[in-house]
Amino acid sequence: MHRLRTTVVRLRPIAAPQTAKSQSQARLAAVGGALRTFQPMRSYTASVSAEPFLNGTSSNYVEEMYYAWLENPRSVHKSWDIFFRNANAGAPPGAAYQSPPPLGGAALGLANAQAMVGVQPNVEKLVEDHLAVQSLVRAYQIRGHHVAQLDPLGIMAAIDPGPPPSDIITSNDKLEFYGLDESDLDKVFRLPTTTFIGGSESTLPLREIIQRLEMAYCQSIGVEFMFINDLEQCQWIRQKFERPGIMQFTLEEKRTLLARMVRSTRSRKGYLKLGIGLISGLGDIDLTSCLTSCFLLARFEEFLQRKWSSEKRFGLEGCESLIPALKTIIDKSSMNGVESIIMGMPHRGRLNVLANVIRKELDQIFCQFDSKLEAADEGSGDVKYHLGMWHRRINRVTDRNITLSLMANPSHLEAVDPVVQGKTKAEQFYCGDTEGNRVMSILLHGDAAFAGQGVVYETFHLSDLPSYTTHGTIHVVVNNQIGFTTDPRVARSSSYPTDVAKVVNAPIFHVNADDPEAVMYVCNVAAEWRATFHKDVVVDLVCYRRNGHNEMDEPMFTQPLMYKQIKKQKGVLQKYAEKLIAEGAVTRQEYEEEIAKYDKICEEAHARSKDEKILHIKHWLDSPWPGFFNMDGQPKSMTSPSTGLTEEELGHIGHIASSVPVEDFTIHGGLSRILKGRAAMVGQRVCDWALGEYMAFGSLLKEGTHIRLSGQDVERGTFSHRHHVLHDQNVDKRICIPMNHIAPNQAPYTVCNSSLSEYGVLGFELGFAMASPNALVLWEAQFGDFHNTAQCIIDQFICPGQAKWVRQNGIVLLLPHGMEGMGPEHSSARPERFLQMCNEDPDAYPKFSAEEFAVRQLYDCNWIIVNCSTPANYFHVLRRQILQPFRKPLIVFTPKSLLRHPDAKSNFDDMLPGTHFQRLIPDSGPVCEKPDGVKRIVFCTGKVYYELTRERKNRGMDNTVAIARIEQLSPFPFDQVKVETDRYPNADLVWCQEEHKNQGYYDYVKPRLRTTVDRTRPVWYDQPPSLTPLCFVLKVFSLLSHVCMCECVFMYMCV
Ligand SMILES: Cc1ncc(C[n+]2csc(CCOP(=O)(O)OP(=O)(O)O)c2C)c(N)n1
Repeated sequence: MHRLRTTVVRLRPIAAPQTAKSQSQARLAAVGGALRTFQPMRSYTASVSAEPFLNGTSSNYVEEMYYAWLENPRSVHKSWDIFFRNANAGAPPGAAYQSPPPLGGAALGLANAQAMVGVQPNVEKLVEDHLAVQSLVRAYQIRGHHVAQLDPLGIMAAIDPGPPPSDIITSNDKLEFYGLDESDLDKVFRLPTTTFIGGSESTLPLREIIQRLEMAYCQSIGVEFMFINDLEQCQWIRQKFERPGIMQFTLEEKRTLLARMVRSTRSRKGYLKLGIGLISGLGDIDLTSCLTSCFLLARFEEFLQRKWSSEKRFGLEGCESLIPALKTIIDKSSMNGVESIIMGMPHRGRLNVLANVIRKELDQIFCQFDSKLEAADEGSGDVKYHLGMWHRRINRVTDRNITLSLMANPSHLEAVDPVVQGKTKAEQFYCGDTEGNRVMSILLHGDAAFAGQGVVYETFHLSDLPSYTTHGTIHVVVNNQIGFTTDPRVARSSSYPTDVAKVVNAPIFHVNADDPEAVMYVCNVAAEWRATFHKDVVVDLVCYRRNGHNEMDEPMFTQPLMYKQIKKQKGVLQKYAEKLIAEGAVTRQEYEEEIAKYDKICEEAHARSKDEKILHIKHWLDSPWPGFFNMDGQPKSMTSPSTGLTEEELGHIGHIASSVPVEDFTIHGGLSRILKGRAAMVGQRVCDWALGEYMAFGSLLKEGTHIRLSGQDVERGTFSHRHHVLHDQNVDKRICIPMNHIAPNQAPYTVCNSSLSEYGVLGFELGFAMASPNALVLWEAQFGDFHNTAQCIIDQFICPGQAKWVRQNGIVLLLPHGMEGMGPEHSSARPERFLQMCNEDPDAYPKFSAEEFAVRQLYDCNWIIVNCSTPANYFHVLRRQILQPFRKPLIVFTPKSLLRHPDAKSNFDDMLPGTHFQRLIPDSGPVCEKPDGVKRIVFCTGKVYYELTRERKNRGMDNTVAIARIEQLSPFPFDQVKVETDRYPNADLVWCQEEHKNQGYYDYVKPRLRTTVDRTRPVWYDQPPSLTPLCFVLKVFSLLSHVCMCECVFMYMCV
C-alpha cells in the first residue's frame, strides 16, 4: 500500500517505444536519486546496485523476479533472464541489463536482445511498467470492494466508503493516476504472479486487465482479504475470484439446467433439483436449487403474511437469498465430509430457516401461531422465533446423512454465538473430530448486532485458541442496512458491519443479495475456505428489509427515502425468475405451476396444524440426550446414590495429586513443597479444598466422566491452590497434567486457561455442557464479582433455560466469594442476585415425602446454589452433579481464605462410601447435649461459620448458641432447617452473614426460615444496608465488620 501511494509511475507496455525514457529519468531525478543497494543480490559478482533502474521502489519487484528466476529461469521474462545471467557472470555496473525482446517472437527477441549488448536501454521504464501493472492489480485486490455493486437499493446506506478510491479505474480519466491515457488501453502487459486474471495467459492488453479486475472485484461481489497475513491463503482467494469465467454461464448451460429442472420438477418429489457439476463456470453450483430456494422462501413468507397478517414473524423479505445461501453452505460442507452442523441465528428469517433449511414440519411451525394451544410439557413456550430444533436427514445433493441443530436463543442478540461454538466444540470432542472435518458451526447475524455487540468480538477471539477452536465458523450476515430504526451511519464507526472479523484474519465476502448466483458462488467459496483452512469466514449478504423491523412496524417514520426506494424494488425471486424466463431457462408456466404447488403444500400443512391440540415444546429441543432419560423424557430414577469413595480410591487419587507422574520432569521448588504438603495430608487422611476438588474430579474421571474446567487462570488457580498443570522448569512448554494419570481407562480431563472474557467463555462452556449429560463442565470466574460481565448468559440461558426451552444443563459455576479486604470488586459474587432468580416459593413448605424431599426439590428447581464450608461437602456436591439422574446448573460460591484455613479441612471419613452431600450441617458440639438450654440458633453459610465458632468460644457461649450451616441455599433445605428449629425449641433465630442486609442471603433466607417455623418465631438480623461491599475494602474495615457482625449475633445473649 505504501509503495502504491508513493510510487508515481507510468504504466507502459513491455514493448513500448523508447519515448518515455526522458520522462522516466526526470522522475527518477525527482525522487531524489533514492537508490538503494539491492540486498537480495549481494551474492552477485557484479555490483548491481549500480544498475540505474534499481531505485527504492523497484527493488521489491526485482527481488521477486530474482527469486522466481533462481527457482526457474524460464519463469521470468527473457530480459530478466539475461539480466540475471549477465549479473551473475560479473557484468560491469550498468551493463548487466539488455533491452527486452519484442512480444510474440521469443526466439528472435532473445537473439535481438543478446545482440544489443552495450546499448543503454530504457530500463527504468520497463520496471516501472511492471510495477504499475502490479500496483493496479493490487489496488483492485485491496480496494475493489469499495466500488463493487453491493447494494440492491443502490443507496449504499450500509457501506460508507466515501469517494471511490483514487487508484481504482472507475472511468478513463482515472487512468491518469497511473500516468496512462486511453491510447494505452490496447497495449499488452505482462501480469504479475500475484494475479490469476490471465487464466492461462501471462500477458493481456491493459483494457482487458482492467475489465477482468472489474469483473473479479467490482460486480456483485466485494472481497476483503488482503489484510490476511498468509500468502497461500491470499493466493487461494485470488484464484477463486479472479479466474476468468468463474461467474459466467452460457445460455446452453442454463438450457441444460432448465431441461433437468423441468424433469425433476415433474418427478415424484416435486423438487427442482439438478445434479452437481453441471455448470462449468460455477463448478458445482446447482442453479435451479437456487431458484427453488428463493421460491420456497418467498412463498413461505407470503403464506405466513396471508394467514397471520397481524403477527410478528420477522420475515426475511429483502434477503430471500439467505435460504439458498445456507443450503449451499450445507450442501458443500456435506460434500466435504461434514455430518453435523450447529447453527445460531437471530429473529430475522428464523421461521423460514426452520421450514426450508432445517425442514421442520410446516404444520408444527404453523401451530405455533395458534395462541390457544396449550403446552404439553413444562416449557413456558418461548416465542416461536426463539425455539431451537434438531433434525437428522439425508442431504439431497450429497445423499449423505446430515444433522442440523438450530440453537434456541433469547432475544439478546448475538448471545447465542459462544453457546453455538461451545456445543460445536463438544460435538467435535466427543466424536474425536480433532480437525473439525465432521462437525461445524454456522452463525447468522444482523448487521447492527454484528457490529455493536461485544460478544461477537469475544467469540471471534476464541476461534483460534487450542481448547476453544471449532476449526472455522461460517458467519452469514443479513446486512439489511438498518437496525430497527437506526441507520448504520449512527450505529457503527467501521465502514462495514463485518470489520470485527478482521481481528482473526477471516476473509469477508460482501455480496449483493439480489444476485442469487453471486450469493451461491461466495457461499461455495466460503464452505471450501473453511474445509481447506479451518478458519472463520464471513459472508455479508447486502440486502434490504422489505417491511419495518417487524411486520407491524412503520419504517417510513424514520427511513422515508430508503423505504420509497424499497417500495419500488422488485423482489429477488421475481427478478431472478424474469431473468431465467428471458434467457429461456424456465418458462412462465413452469414458474407459476411451482407457485401453485408450493401454496398447496402450505395450505395442506395449515389444515393439518389445526388438528393439533397440544403444543409440544419438547419437539423443539436443540440438544437431545439419547439414552439419558426414559422414553417419556423423565429421569430413569429419582434417587441420589452415595457420592462417597473407598479409602483406597481416596488414597490413590491423593497420591496422584501430590506427585509428578512422569519421568525427568522438574517442577518449581515452591510447588514441590505444596505437593509434599498434600502428601502429608493424605497420610493423615485429611483434605483441604484443593485436594477435595482433586478427589471429586479424579474419581469422576476414573468412572468415565469427562471433565472440562475452563476460565481465566484456572490451570494454576487464581489463588495458587490448584496446580492442575505442572510446568517443567527446564523445558519450554513442557507440561504435565497429573489428573490425566489417574487410571488407564479414565475419561480425559480438559483444564484450560481461557481468554480474558466472561460473556464469551461462559457462553461457550454452557454450549459445551449442552452437548452431553455425561460431562462435568465447570467455569470458574477469576473472582465471583466478574461474573456480571456474563450476566446475559446467566440471566437468559442458565437460569431460565429449562423453563423456556425444556433443556436441562449441568454446568457448574465456581464463583470465589467473600469479604476479605480485597476491595469492592474482589469481594462479592452477588449471591443475592442468584438467589433472587430461584423459582422456589419462599412462603410454601414443599409437600414431598421425607425420603424424596431432597431429590424432588432438586428436580423441580431451576438451579442449585451452594456455599460449602468444608472440602468434603464441595467434593460431594461436585460428584452429586453427575451422579444425580437429571441435570441442573450448579452455582458454587467458593472460598478464598478457606483454601488455606487450618480448620477448613475434612477427614477422609466424611468422604467414604455412604456419605453424601450435606445440605445443612447441624451443630455437633456441646449444644447437642442440652438442646433445651440453647438460647439462640445462628444460621449461616460459608466461611463466616469459622469466625462465629471462634467468637462463640471466646465468649464462652458454646452451650447456649447453636450454629447451623446452610450449605445448599437453593433449593432451601426446609426439612433440615425444621429439624434444627425443632431441636432447639427455646432458641431465637438469627441469620448471620458478613454481607450487608440488602446483599448476601438475608432476603432469601428470612421468608424461608419463617415459613419453616410457621411464622411462630421472628428472624433477627442487624447489619445496615449498603450500596457496595465497600465497607470491606480494607482489612481494618473487614476486622471492624467482623466485630460488628459478631456483636449483632451475640449481643442479645448478653442481656
Ligand atoms: C442485546 C440486544 N439489544 C437490543 C435488542 C433490541 N433489538 C431487537 S432487534 C434490534 C435491531 C437489530 O438490528 P440488526 O442486527 O441489523 O438485525 P435486523 O433486525 O435488522 O435483522 C434491536 C436493537 C436486542 N434484541 N438485543
